[in-house]
Amino acid sequence: MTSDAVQVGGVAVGRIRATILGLGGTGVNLLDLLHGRLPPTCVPVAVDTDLERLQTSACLKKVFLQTSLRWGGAGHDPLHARRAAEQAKSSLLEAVSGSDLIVILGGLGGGTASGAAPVISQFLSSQLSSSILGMFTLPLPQENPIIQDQAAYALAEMKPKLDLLITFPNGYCAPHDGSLDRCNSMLSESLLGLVDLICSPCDVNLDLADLGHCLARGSDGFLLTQSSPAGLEVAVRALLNHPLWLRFNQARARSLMMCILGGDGVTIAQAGTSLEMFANQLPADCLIYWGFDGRPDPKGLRLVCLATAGPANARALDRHRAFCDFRPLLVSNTPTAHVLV
Ligand SMILES: Nc1nc2c(ncn2[C@@H]2O[C@H](COP(=O)(O)OP(=O)(O)OP(=O)(O)O)[C@@H](O)[C@H]2O)c(=O)[nH]1
Ligand SMILES: [Mg+2]
Repeated sequence: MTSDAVQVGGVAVGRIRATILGLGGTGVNLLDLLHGRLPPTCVPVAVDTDLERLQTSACLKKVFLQTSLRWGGAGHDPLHARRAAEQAKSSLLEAVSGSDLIVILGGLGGGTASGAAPVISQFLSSQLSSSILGMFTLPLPQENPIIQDQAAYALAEMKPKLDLLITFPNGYCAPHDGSLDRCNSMLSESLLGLVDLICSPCDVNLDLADLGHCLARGSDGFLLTQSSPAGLEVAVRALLNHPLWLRFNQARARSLMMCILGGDGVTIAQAGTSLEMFANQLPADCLIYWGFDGRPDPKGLRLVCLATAGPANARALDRHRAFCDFRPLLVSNTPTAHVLV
């Protein structure tokens, strides 16, 4: 339990604490984009074999994965990063200490994230009961076959160790020009949306237990935050037509967490209609939780969508078995906090 926990009826409760471990070049780039924008309860930690990159990162917490190569780095070889991550286990454990939610973030295909992420997932999942999410970019199709193989190998190895594996193929994130800047801005906004959804209190709140129930239902994840100054309906349509949502296998969807943030002026009935547009695309037994915050927010209106697809994940299932047999959901235009009927 977290250090700012209070006793309620003899039970320690506290604010949710999250840690994001940003691995390798992609992970550290994304954390730097989020610099100064994360709530105090969410701690970014830069983790790299590349000492120069670590030194320039804005993150206050850093873990150096020291390889045996003369100038550091992993030289695109995951084996070097694996060994270095094995050596850094105690620093990594210390870095995530007290976290209820851990996100492991990176770009697969190179040496550092592809080698270190499987070791870190395995180690943390064996040591901790925290929810552990993996968020990884996949290489562009034009990158070489060795890079594709390294990414595929790391994915297969990690999947059973994580509560949810969310992949962002770089080619889908910026399908027209393949711009990594556009991918990174989409990814960092999505991650920020997830952190807001879990760590910040909303009018209709979603919490870690809701997340746990959702995670118990599926092992493949979808995450996207869509913002729109043009209003909720435009945001909903943009999300429903996003290449990542179209790629997500909706027929296999097992759970959906959706939250409207910064919904200043949005009525609860409008929120319900938006939810219904998603629910209509999902199987009847898909578990749906929704959240809503109607307070004005300088970040504007955002729609955060986290979905899982089957099969159920063994790790999350073990911890949330009681919640895996929810009855089908009925969505109405006047939703209540958890619209389970
Ligand atoms: N979205 C996104 N993808 C990136 C970025 N940089 C690299 N990539 C992709 O991620 C893969 C791995 O690159 P890096 O993250 O630099 O690799 P690394 O984990 O640091 O590994 P090494 O540098 O080889 O030790 C590349 O093949 C690209 O597909 C980035 O800033 N954003
Ligand atoms: Mg690197």
